[in-house]
Amino acid sequence: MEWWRKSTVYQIYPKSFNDTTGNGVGDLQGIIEKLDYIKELGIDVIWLTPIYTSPQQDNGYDIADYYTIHDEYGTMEDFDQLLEEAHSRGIKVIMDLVVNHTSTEHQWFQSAMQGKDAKFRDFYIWKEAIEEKEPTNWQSKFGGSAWKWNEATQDYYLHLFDVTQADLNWENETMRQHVYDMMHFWFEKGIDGFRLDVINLISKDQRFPNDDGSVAPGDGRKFYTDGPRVHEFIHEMNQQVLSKYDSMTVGEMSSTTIEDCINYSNPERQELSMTFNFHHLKVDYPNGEKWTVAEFDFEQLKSILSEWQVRMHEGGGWNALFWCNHDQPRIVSRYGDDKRFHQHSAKMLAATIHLMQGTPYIYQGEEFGMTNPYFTSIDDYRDVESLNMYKELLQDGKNEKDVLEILQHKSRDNSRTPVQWNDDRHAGFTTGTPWIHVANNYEHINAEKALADKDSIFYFYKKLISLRKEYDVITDGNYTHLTRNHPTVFAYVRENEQEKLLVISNFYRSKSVFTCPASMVSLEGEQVIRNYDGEKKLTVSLELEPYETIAFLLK
Ligand code: TEU
Repeated sequence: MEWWRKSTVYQIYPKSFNDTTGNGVGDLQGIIEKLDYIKELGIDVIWLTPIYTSPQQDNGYDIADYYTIHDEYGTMEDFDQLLEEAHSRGIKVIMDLVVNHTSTEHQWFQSAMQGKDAKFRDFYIWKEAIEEKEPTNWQSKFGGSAWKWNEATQDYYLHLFDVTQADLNWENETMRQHVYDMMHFWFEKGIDGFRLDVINLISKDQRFPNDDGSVAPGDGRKFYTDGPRVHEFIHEMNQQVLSKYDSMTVGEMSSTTIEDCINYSNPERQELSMTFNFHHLKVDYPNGEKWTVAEFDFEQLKSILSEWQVRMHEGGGWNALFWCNHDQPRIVSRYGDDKRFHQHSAKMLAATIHLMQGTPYIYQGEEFGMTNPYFTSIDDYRDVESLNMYKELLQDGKNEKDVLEILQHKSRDNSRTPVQWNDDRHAGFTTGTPWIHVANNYEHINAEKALADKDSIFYFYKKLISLRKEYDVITDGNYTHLTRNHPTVFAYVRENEQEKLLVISNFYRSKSVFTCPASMVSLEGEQVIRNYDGEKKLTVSLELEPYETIAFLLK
């Protein structure tokens, strides 16, 4: 079995992780300093979000040079040291590969924008105006048109994200070879794999049609999501690069389908190791609308997670399991209760996702229950998407108070505040002024406190990570959902030839009852993890405390 099927990955957003220079921005030496902490948690792999040279319009997802380290983060020597120190502790390192687009400051784009005969012109996607307007009505994911006029060439370039993130033209074979060469460069250094940013958006429908607005006005997604040649390109990347190394790869799949994710991750297809999808994180977007405050739809959450578990298993695909990343609000503030049941709900959410089939990802600070910061002023925000949306929502006629409340729940900056290491000034993140404010609760919620308390969220995650190593059923068992239509409880059972694992979680702050099938009760389960003190016996009518989670091994 490939090593990554039993691994747990820890995601590091370097900018907010740990600053050793006092400039208010995290750095590579800061990561090295915390490797023992990461090791203590039981982590097998770290994923670094982009650390390459970048103007930082989108915190590094706008790359200007794939071969150098962004100077605020350190040098290539620091990176080599990080790699060596991680490996010496048995921790693997994966990098972020952002090849749907580059920064407009990348030398390819700087050349391409000069004229129609420029050397790298065809590395990007250029289209003439139609009736003096944009070539299609597609919207950028960060707001506004996805096309930007370029004076020198008298045409438009495509940018699905910020205007400074120009989409690469994957139809161009030379461009693809440049990407593969760059991947070899990092593998030759010794990295262990890549997380591939929005990799299912690289193949655009070459007809470039207008969107009829059936999903949302000018949506455009159907013309570039899981596009016509995407599997061919990824297979080519696999054959030319990935298959040459003992690597793991995780593709970030935007608005994707289960069928596509099976194809991306089934080993027979020789594409990627596993996929992230986001459907379970859109159950608090009523009618697909992210920019509104809403309760999450519990029934939908259970059915989405369950369907992905069952069908990926049947189709031989592999899921990346996660609640949090640098684009998502903190899960304990979202599907949990970050005030009255902070510890219990954080642990409940952890167990629910970690005992599923797939490779779990923990986002920095999640392991001790970091929350959204609840910023009260637009001046506190840094994220390009949040700042654009603030303007758009005000233009749409919303009042400022409501818009700020929406950002408190939906902004990507909710997960980008500095890691709360201790109760010192700025939570021990920096001796200078942090690039974004620390959340106010750092005196109560911090890593040092968690490490000192054997009952903390940190040790609960540690236990989950070790259970995955101990019980094969977590890795290879099939999955059956047991609580369709239960208003408050999510329970499922995992099963292989030797063992069964029953996982039961109360997602609400009231007590609940789970009715257990008699056939399971008679197996006299052994409790393997619980987020309340004491041993519980499995009974037909199992009473659950607020946000209780409990798992039983049945023989
Ligand atoms: O994100 C892709 C993506 O589509 C989102 O998760 C996005 O942040 C969300 O739709 C906005 O509402 C990836 C990176 O994770 C993100 O940080 C980058 O900004 C984006 O790609 C562009 O590289």
